[in-house]
Amino acid sequence: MNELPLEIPERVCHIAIVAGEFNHFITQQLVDGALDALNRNGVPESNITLAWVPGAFELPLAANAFASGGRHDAVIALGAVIRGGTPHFDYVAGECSRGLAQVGLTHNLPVIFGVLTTDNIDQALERAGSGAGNKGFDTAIAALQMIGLLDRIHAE
Ligand code: INI
Repeated sequence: MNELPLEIPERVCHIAIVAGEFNHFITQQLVDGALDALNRNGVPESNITLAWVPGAFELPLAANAFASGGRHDAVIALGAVIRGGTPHFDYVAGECSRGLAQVGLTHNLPVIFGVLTTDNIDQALERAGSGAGNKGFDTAIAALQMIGLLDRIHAE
C-alpha cells in the first residue's frame, strides 16, 4: 500500500485569503490567526494576498476570482455568520459553504472553509482565539496540508 501522508509541503506556497467584513471584530481575529500559522510555516508575507469582501455571502465569488487566476496554491475563506434569530443565517451560511465547495471542485484547488457558523457572538469569539483555539489558524494549516497532499497525488 502507498499511503500518502498529510504534511505541510517543503516548497514555498502562494496563498489567497478572502475575509468577510461583516462581524469584523471576529473575522479580523481569524485573519490574524491564519497569518500567524502561515508565518510559522514559512510562507513569506509577500506570497500572501488578503481580500476583504462585504460578508460571507460574497466569499465564493472572491475565492473564484483567485482560483481562476491560477497564481495561488490555495484560497482560505474566513467569515463569521451568527444566527441571531433570522432566516438570513441559513441563506448566507448555506450559500457560502455551497459556493466555496463548488469553487474548490471546479478549479481543483484547496478552498478552505474557515467560516464560523454559530448561534451567538460568544461562541464565535471562543472559536476566534478566546477559548477553543483560532479557526483561522487551523484553516491555514489545513490549506498547507491540502497543498502538500495534492502535490503528492499529482506526482503519483
Ligand atoms: N454576513 C456575514 O458574514 N455574517 C452574518 O452573520 C450575516 N448576517 O447575519 O446577515 C451576513 N450578512 C451579509 C451577507 O453576507 C452579504 O454581505 C449581504 O447580504 C450582501 O450580499
